Amino acid sequence: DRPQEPCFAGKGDKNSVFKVPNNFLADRYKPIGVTLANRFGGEAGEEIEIKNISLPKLGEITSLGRHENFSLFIPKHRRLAGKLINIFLGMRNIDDLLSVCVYARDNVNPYMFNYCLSVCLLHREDTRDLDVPSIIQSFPDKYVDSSVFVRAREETSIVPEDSRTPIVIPRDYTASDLEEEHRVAYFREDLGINLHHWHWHLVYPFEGAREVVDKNRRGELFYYMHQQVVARYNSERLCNHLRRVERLTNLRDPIKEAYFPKLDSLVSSRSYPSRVANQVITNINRELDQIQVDIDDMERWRDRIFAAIQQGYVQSESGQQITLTENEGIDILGNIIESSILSPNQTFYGDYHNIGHIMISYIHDPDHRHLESFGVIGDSTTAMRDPVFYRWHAHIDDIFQEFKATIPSYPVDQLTYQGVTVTSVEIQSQGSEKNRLNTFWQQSDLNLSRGLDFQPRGPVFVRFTHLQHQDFNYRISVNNQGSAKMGTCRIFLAPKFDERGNQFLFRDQKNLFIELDKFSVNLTSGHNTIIRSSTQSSVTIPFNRTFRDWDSSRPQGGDELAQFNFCGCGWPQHMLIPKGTPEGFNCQLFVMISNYANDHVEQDVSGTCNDAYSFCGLKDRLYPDRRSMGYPFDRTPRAGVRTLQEFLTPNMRVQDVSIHFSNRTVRPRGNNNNSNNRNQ
Ligand code: CUO
Repeated sequence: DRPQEPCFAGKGDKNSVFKVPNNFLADRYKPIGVTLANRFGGEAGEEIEIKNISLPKLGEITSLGRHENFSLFIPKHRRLAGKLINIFLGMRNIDDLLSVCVYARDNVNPYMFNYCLSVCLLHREDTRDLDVPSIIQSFPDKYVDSSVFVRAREETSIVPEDSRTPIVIPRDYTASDLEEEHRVAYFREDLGINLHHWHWHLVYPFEGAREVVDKNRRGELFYYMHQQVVARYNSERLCNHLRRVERLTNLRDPIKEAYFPKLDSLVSSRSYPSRVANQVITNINRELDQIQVDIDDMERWRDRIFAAIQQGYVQSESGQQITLTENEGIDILGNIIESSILSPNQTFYGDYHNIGHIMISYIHDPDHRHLESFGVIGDSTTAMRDPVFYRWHAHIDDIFQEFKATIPSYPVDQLTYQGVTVTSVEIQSQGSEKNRLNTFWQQSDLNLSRGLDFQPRGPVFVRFTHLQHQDFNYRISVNNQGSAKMGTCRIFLAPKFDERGNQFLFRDQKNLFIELDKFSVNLTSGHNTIIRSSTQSSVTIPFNRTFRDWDSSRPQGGDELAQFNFCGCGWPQHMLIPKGTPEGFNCQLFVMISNYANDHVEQDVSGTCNDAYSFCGLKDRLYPDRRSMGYPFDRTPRAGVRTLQEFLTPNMRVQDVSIHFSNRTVRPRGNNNNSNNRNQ
């Protein structure tokens, strides 16, 4: 019952079948090729002829079995993936690419195939108008509770299409409230958040052909996107009366957080391993994965990275000193710490963050004696479900903050915008008093039939519950004493009080500010009012893009689809705002208008998707903000600044707001409410 959707089939509703040359088939199927052709050909709505080309040698690529799990964090796996991507990218035209894909689909590990093909489609000029299916459509088993598939099988084999009911995934299924950490499971296990993370790593791979990896400021974006994830997680924790996440600084300490993912791989028919409380990391030596690494190695890499930060430069492979400058240093460090092939010295600084994922993910079977695969944190597709992910990334972020603490603070003149004063800021939620945000639960339906191989086919919907907020507007008043000019409006939000109920000091609060939006504004001389909708956020993408839910607005191809593919990257709109509390969670909304002349990047962005550029950049363009990512909160405060108020210059303003959570569940949108027969 492994996912069998042909790689280029449209929506799965045409029953497309490939006519495949017999020599393309895996050895197991070669003797029965004709029988198979007769069997599947009879059901075909459309037959696609596959050109018989001379096939490339897959060689080592097939050494990862078809029923094993695949992770980019495992060096061997990423090396194999790099080879397959290069084969795909090297095909001269679409027909040849299709042939080699069909061949590879039947011969290589399906997860690796899906990843490599997705990278290829994103990066080849001539595949810009092909639809990259969301991984949740191909491999729903990486996202939803395994019990769903048993129920789906029952539903599809017994119930006629028009009488099927959505399979409801309960909000709480991985743990009970006995486990404190479970209070934020709705965030960790959110499908949209995990899809964003998968997509981000798809757009910013850390290994492979240099032209694929070497994207503008990718090391800095690795730092910033993950910094924001940790900041967001901390806000959620405070909303749920949990303390901020504790950094995993010592790999030798027991990990107190347990996690039982309840995911089963449909490809390997194995469960993702669980971790009980207080397990301890040990040295890894797994022959199968060709990975042998000691905690000592990790500690040496870490110490060298800290030493480089303190001395202000890193050492390249050839022994040169590369200065970690105020602006570009963070990008170099990002590539070193992650690490990516852009690291100037992987031999010396190692592969710190990636191997951290690996060591934690093999905690239950470090030498493979139990023949177990990695836990969820071992794969970017599933990593964000695990509480320890945030502990690891809080530690990684701390290293970046250590660097930021070594560079000069922003002096006042790098923060002000001459003549521009923000005079008021307000949040408007319809039907609510001002400066109030409202959150609640929402149910949504998703058709997962594409990733299932049960007969007979037809839609299988799952109904899941996620956090949602009421759309709102920002209303910002700005006084411009000079002539008409442009500015960049930057909007952030942070909790106002710490775990003890004391107001945050700026030093701590600055790392908790989550970006909500960033956009350019035209200021006329005199008074200006800016109205901006929460749905326009530069951080998020709408629900149907997150899930590639084509039902409402399927892009038609060409440029529109190319953008759409890239734009699968983006924080899910439904998670823009932290959950809040029933009594109202106190936050501070920060708005700044910065000097456009110092922010703006001169480039043609026409036809470029810019939905979620804050976390994802722009496809094939420069990152569209010249400032350091996280500006103005990325550096330590200038001397004398203790509080947020003291940090402010006239072009900034802070407004107290509160987030009110209502424990009600809104039924799914669309026509799937009672009839359950949402057809294509
Ligand atoms: Cu995204 Cu550690 O980088 O998961």
